[in-house]
Amino acid sequence: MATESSGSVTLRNREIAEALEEIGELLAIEGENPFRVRAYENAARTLRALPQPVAELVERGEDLSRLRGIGEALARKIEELVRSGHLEYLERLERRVGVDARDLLSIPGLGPKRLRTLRDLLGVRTREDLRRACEAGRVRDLPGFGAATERKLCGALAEGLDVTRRWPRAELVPIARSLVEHLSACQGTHHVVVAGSYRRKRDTVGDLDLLVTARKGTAVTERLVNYGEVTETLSRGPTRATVMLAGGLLVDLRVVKEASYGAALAYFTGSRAHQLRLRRMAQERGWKLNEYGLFAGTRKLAGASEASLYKRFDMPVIPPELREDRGEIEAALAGELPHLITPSDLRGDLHVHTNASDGRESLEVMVAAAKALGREYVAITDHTGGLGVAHGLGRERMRAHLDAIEALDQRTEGLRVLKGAEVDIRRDGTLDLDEDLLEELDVVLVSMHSQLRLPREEQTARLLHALSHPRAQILAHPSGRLLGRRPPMALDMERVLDAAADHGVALEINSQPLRLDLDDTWARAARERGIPLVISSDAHGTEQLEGLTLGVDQARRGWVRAEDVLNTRSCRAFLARLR
Ligand code: DGT
Ligand code: CA
Ligand code: CA
Ligand code: ZN
Repeated sequence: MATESSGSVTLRNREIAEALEEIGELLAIEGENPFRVRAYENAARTLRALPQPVAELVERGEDLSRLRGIGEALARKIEELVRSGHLEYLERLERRVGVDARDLLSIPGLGPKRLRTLRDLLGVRTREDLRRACEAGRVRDLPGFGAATERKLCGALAEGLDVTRRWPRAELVPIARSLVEHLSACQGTHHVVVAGSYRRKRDTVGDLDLLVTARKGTAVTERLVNYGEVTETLSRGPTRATVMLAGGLLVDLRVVKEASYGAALAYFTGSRAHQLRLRRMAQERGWKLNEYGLFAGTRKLAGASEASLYKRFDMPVIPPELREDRGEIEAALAGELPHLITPSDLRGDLHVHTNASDGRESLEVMVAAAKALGREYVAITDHTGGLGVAHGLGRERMRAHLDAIEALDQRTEGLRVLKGAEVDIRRDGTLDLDEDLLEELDVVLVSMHSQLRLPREEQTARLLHALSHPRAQILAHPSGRLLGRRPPMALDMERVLDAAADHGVALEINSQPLRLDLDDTWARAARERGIPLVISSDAHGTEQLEGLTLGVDQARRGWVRAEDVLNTRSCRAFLARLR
């Protein structure tokens, strides 16, 4: 049975494997004998697949050179790494080769040989050097490159802003579903679920953690390895496997027996911090909690279901979205877990674009689609004139657009169509729409789309000025972040919340997969201060109208209840509550 420490030390195996892989990469850049390079790769693979911490073997004085692919010299290096955390040889090699190999070689289209050419002929040592060389057009003429390669590298560099790769969760939903389907078709499986941060609905996910219950694991791990998208099998044993999919996503699989399902689900859902708290509570009672169950000595107290587990601690099942050790355990013990909002609580959508600005569909089509989804009201909120890129509406076109919205509302049964606009906040904090039009709107969103890199003081002042306008009702996508592409604006969020509270401005949780803005922690801060929230789709096409569920996921992570969100109310009650 796995003990508590084995999990954390497995990481050490991975770290050591990474060091060995780096040696292999550096040697390859130096044009070393491919067999020497391969030896490091093989040793790294052995370590990644090792079921027990290599540190333990070293501690017990075992001979590492008995492991597959590890010779005398390599065994010595691993021991050095385990004991000191450093490897003199690697550090010397890094200095000699002088390029950021781990990072650069992660760029698609760049191998050791090309990297050596780039270094020797253009002095490229970092990702930034490479970007500059590509942009200056100096890469295409190098031997073994060419214009197409240069273009490809340029593209890869533009996408790769997020170096420590995390994936927007929404992008993984189809892959996760397909994997679950693939494994469910394997004979003898019962539960097939995605656990980890994916189940906790985090906005970004580091890897996918699959949990399967089955009598025998080997057929399941075999089936995963044979999944069409797998490019590499990093480790594989009778009850676990780790594979890499095309594109670089890692998938961890664990297979357990049905009787351990609840305990394993809780364990692999995490978060680590939440699980640690539960394990400590178990210890205080003289019990032991691991992925197989909750035990008093050898007697099993719980483990088949999450409910049985939490019940033993006198708690209801804590929703996965809350399992971050941010007070959820105390709340559960006190019987004060929030009753979280669900998608069906939402009655209106307050942020929708049409092809009058940068949406893809006509006003009529968007409204019909919203109605088909059962919305009771929808605010049409196209961009205002200053926003050239988004084809924003100047005064005359806005006038005509509002008339068209009103006319459509008259014609439409069973759905209120509200006159809205997404009013751009100018550089000086003023609103990009004439006062008379602002007066006429049912719903005024304000938001920032340009000059997102102003210094914190200036940016905050700009936003506060906008919120002080009496017609500013809802602040849309408050931080301006785009996951993996653009960091949040530098803003004093505490002061932004103060202003929203003072003026009665509602804050939006935007459901676009890369926005999810407010994020979970700010949504919670806003909710705790009684600031009204709205959850909106920001749809630019009909299919995005359903995206509200992503905003709801984020809201749930922020402890948000239905009563905290204005668009859970009837249209009339919503309008009455708006500033
Ligand atoms: P991620 O993948 O970075 O978005 O975050 P998680 O939470 O999915 O983390 P991950 O994939 O490393 O592990 C999934 C869950 O499995 C984690 O939430 C708790 C559990 N787990 C994994 N490794 C360990 C470990 O070494 N110790 C403990 N206590 N739990 C672990
Ligand atoms: Ca994970
Ligand atoms: Ca994982
Ligand atoms: Zn918008």
